[in-house]
Amino acid sequence: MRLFLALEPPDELRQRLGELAELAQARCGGRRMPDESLHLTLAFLGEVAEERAAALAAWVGERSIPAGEWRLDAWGAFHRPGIVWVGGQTPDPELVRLHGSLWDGLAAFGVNHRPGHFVPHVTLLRRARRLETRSLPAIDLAWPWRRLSLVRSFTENDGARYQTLARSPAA
Ligand code: 2AM
Repeated sequence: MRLFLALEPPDELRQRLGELAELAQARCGGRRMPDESLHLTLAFLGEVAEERAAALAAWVGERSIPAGEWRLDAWGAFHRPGIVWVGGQTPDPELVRLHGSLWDGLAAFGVNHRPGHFVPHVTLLRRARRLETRSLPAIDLAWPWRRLSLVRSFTENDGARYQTLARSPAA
């Protein structure tokens, strides 16, 4: 099964991000991520065997992470898949630290494909036709985070669907 570790936004922020996705779609086209799918990926694990997934779920269920607050104050785009995202003007140091410590822990599960570069972002649109984000309104949102989620991704005809398999204890 395809898994990733993520932070899930608090409800109010999720709604606000959904409104931004709507607005971005009106300008840039593409497919808008449904509100319930909005997240920040900390580690994409790829295909994981079922027994290993159960061990990972237990690991996440017991692992507290330090609490933090991510400031979302920038729009961005990745060219190839036509992704329009929101994130920080610079990578948040606490998230970069968390990303590093998670990948250190994942080595024990044989997951070793740590990316060289981490750009914390929340994907709002996929396959956008226009990647011009300069005309989008300025944003300044706070994402208080304190729990990690292990999420399974299913591919369906109209895009990916996500299911949370485990959450860490609240910090
Ligand atoms: P994206 O939003 O930038 O596409 C589930 O697919 C999550 O894992 C998404 O947040 C996606 O990031 C990320 N993801 C999917 N495939 C990936 C890959 N090969 N490397 C890194 N992240 C990936």
